[in-house]
Order: sequence, then structure tokens, then C-alpha cells
Amino acid sequence: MDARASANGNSKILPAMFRCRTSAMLAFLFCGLLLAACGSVTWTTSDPGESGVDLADRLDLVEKIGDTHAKVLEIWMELGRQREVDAREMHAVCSVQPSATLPPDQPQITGLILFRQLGTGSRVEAFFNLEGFPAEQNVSYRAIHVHEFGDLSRGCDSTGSHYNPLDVPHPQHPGDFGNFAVRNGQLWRHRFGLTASLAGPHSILGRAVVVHAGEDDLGKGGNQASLQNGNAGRRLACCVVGTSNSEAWESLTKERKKRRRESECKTT
Ligand SMILES: [Cu+2]
Ligand SMILES: [Zn+2]
Repeated sequence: MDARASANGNSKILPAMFRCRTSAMLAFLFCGLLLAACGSVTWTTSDPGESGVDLADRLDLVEKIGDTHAKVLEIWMELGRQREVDAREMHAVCSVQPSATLPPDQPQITGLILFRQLGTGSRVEAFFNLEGFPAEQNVSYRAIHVHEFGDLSRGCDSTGSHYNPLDVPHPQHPGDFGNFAVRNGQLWRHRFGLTASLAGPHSILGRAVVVHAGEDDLGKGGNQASLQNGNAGRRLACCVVGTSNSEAWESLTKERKKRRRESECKTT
């Protein structure tokens, strides 16, 4: 068995193990509730002289078992719904525009940033496809981060600081995407394993992504600003992250494959 087959096998075994464990927990819960129901009836019928209440007690027991069954069923269905939510593929898009407060002599950056997450427990991957940087032959590096607010009322200046829900120093913020190489005025990059999330309490949906003029010093600048924002410089362009369907992601995936084929042809 090769490594991929083994990985597939594991991916099938793990949900099966989860189901078994969940079923066992539910069975345990059901038995516990049943015993509690029986226990309460046994206690009420412990006096042998009260034979006249036997039928009523039995009806009470049947009703309690029915209630217990309904509760277990409800829990089971809720777990099923939760599993569906956890496994749902999520997409988001951010349409980058130059900051409204940017002086006209600055680079006018436009483009798309696409996000995909294959379930609430998965890491995010993203496509960055931007243009409008100075068309220099030399490679330059630009920082991109998620900022706290999706407020573009004063251009990128109103997006606040880096999104920092856990109150940690830069560059440990969930939207610290780091530096991106720019060649011939373009930035094209596919990144995996990002710690940002499209779901849950720390979702980046509705927050801004900011493209900076400079390079991120990744917290090694030796000053306070370095531990807050990486001294990445002016905010050139930004956008607000919003949910989307998978169309843009699929078309960019095709474009990526096409580019890869072209570069392979050039090298052979
Ligand atoms: Cu930033
Ligand atoms: Zn940061």
C-alpha cells in the first residue's frame, strides 16, 4: 500500500472511529437516562401495599422512556448537523482596491484574494493575485495582513490594527500572512496552512486585508511597532473579506495549472 492509499485509509478510519465513539457515548447516555427513569419509578413503587398505583407507574415509565428516546434522538440529530457544518467547504473573496486616502503618485494596487477552508478544523489556503506595483525587474517584497475592522470609510486607514483576538505580539496574529514577492509589477501566490479561519469566533469574515508598501520585519525590528505591525509601511490597498461561492476559486485553480504547464514547457 502506498502512502496516499494509507492516508486515504486513515481518513476513512478516523471518522469511523469518531462515529463509534459517538455511538458508544449515546448508548451510555441512553442507558443512564433509562436507569434514572427506572430508578425514579422503582422508588415510587417500593411500598408493596400500593398495588393500586402499578398501572399508573407503568404508564409513567413508558412516558419517561418515550421522553428519553426523544432526547437521545434530538442529540443524535444535532451531532449529525454539527458534523455537516464541520465538514463544509467554505470560500471567501476580497476584492483589493487602492486606498481612498492614497496620494495619486503611489502605486494603484488592484486584484483578488481568494480563501478556501475545507472544514472548521482545517487550515486556510489562499490565492493572492494582485497587480499595479512598480514594474521593476528586481524582486521586491510586500507585507499583507488581516486588519481588525472591515471599515473602508477612510480608505485603508480606518481598518484598525492587525486583527489580534488572542492578544499576542506580531507576527503571531492569525492574519499575519507575511511577505510576498512582487515581480514585474505583479504578485501571484498560492499559500497553504494559514492560521486565519473563515468560521468560528475568530473568523476573518467582515475584516479587512491590507497590502502594504513595505516589507514585514516579522517582529525583528527591535522596536514596539515591530511587535505590533512589522513596520510594513504605508497602506497601499485593502479590501473586506466576504463569503463567496467556489467559482472564482475554481477558475483561479485552472489558471494556476495553466501557468504551471507553461512554465514547465519553458524549462524543457
Ligand atoms: Cu497590515
Ligand atoms: Zn500582525
